[in-house]
Amino acid sequence: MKISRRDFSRGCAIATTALVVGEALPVLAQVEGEHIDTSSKHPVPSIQDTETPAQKDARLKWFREARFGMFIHWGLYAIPAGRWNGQEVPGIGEWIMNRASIPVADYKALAPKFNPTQFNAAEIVGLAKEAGMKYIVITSKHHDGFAMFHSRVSTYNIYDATPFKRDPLKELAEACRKEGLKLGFYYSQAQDWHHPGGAAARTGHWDPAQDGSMDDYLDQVAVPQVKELLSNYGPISILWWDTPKDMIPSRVQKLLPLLKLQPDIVTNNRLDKDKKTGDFSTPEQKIPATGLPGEDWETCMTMNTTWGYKSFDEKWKSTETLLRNLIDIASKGGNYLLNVGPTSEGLIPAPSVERLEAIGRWMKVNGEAIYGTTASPFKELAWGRCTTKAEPQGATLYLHVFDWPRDGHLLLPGLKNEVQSASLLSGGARLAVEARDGGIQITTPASCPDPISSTVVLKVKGALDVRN
Ligand code: H79
Repeated sequence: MKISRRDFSRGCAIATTALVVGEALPVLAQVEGEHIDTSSKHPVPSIQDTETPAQKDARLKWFREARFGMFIHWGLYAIPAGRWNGQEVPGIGEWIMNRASIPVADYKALAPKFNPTQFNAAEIVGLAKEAGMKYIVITSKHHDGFAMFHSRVSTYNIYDATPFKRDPLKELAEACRKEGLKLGFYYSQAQDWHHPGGAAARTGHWDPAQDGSMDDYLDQVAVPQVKELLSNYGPISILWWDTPKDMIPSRVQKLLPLLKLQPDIVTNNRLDKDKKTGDFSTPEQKIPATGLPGEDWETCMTMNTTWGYKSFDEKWKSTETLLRNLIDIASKGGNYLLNVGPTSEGLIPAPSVERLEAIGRWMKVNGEAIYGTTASPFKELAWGRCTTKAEPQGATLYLHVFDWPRDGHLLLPGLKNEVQSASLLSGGARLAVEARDGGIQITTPASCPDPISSTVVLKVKGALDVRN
């Protein structure tokens, strides 16, 4: 496989100063005496319970506007890359330890072989930025239990257990801060197939070395590691929990209060087994047909069929599919967290790089129609999708035309507003508009500006009035 080897300077990679938050957490004590909403849906007070709706809106503002982020699945599983003992192991790459029932000691033997010297945080952040992504979420510890940061809690981490001797999360935090991207950490809080007591979903433990008390594991590994992640890397924008197996309220209570270390943090709904905590829902590998009205949400998705790198997975989605997914998601009010799986050398596979660069070229022209937009007021549009922005005196509708009209007419069914103007986003050519068939008809030029999706900007007066 071809791998990207773009040349970036690697100067001053680890110049970051750690933001260290005091040792003792003022957690529950601090909450006592504060006003606590008794209608709280959470087992223990969290940021989400103690803030006003206006404060929540302010905290989520960037997330709602961002629309597009990069997921990075990177860990020891990049070394086997889908193969164990010469056999192709089915399923997602980061699950190989589970799927092949690899004993803890055998999997652990990967660590001394992990030396991803090609890893370049500036290059990865640069690629994400070029693609138009506004944030990055990286696996700080996946189900395999291996920490991709310099943890003082367990030596089973990339700094202490490998010849690499670097902390990629620190380097990413620095690069993100430089480029103005938000950084979030994925942390597998419940499943941990390495540390005794960690959960193993679906199969249960397959090696006696995994047996132990889940509460001890949470107290001795997950809680202190999350403290490290929220204390040592500067501002962290997202905590992305996963697979809350056996995460009953008493266990949620151990982790939820730690979020106070980062009062502005946004979290997903995968901390507790009932998905009662957190700010946003997480459709995985799918886009909800009509969005999730009334909720903040983010679809996470792979570019091929695996999260963690697999050398033989060539089932890449096309740039057209990926871009139309992003537009579809924006038209339903959600975010798109699109995954890359770096190799054991630390490089993002070339097919991913190519697609991200192509998406970036489209975003440079059309990004205005994605960032900071809200969902479509139309039930269905035969030719594509719509995103909107409310303006003081009216609204802007961005019409994302997947199928450019052959008859030169684009119909917006049921739109009752008075139209101010219609134009192509690329180049700005004005288009004629007339009321027709209970809606608005726009006259479009014969040539299609972009075969994947062309944007028509429609400005209307007053609050949006669509009857469909
Ligand atoms: O981190 C990625 C996945 O590893 C994680 N969530 C995303 C973001 C995830 N964990 N579990 N799942 C997703 C769903 C469960 C999938 C499974 Fe299977 C089906 C586990 C066992 C059967 C896939 C297929 C993995 C092994 C076989």
